[in-house]
Amino acid sequence: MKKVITYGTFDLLHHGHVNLLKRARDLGDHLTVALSTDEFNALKGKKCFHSFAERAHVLAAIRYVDEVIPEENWEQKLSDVQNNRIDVFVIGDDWAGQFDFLKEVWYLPRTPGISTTQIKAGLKG
Ligand code: C2G
Repeated sequence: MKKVITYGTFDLLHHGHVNLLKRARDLGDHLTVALSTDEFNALKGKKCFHSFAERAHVLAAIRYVDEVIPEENWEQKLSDVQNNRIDVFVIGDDWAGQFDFLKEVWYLPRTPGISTTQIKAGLKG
């Protein structure tokens, strides 16, 4: 079984996220999503609208997602790949070059015209 992993915050889930998750899942037979915890987001200076539990609940309902694990720090990727016997690491190309130390890394083009930041701005009017 070819296992894929991807990382993210996935707040206010939108079609750009779903496009990424579908393409990631299509690269193997199983997709694990490492979802940033509220504590890690605070470290990143990121304020989520939805809590980790709410974001994990939504992700687990997505047909392309097989497993959700917590992302608690920047350093866990190598051990995640080893501990979960991951074959492919996937993330959007806004991260291009950042994770080349991992085997088989795919940086996928982001979906243009959509982001959680844009959604928040749009709702503010
Ligand atoms: N994404 C995308 N197209 C968009 C928006 C996001 O393809 N229009 C992708 C991002 O490139 C990322 C994933 O969707 O691969 C999740 O996006 P975010 O939740 O913004 O993730 P990020 O904050 O980049 O967290 O350790 C890595 C971090 O956890 C990544």
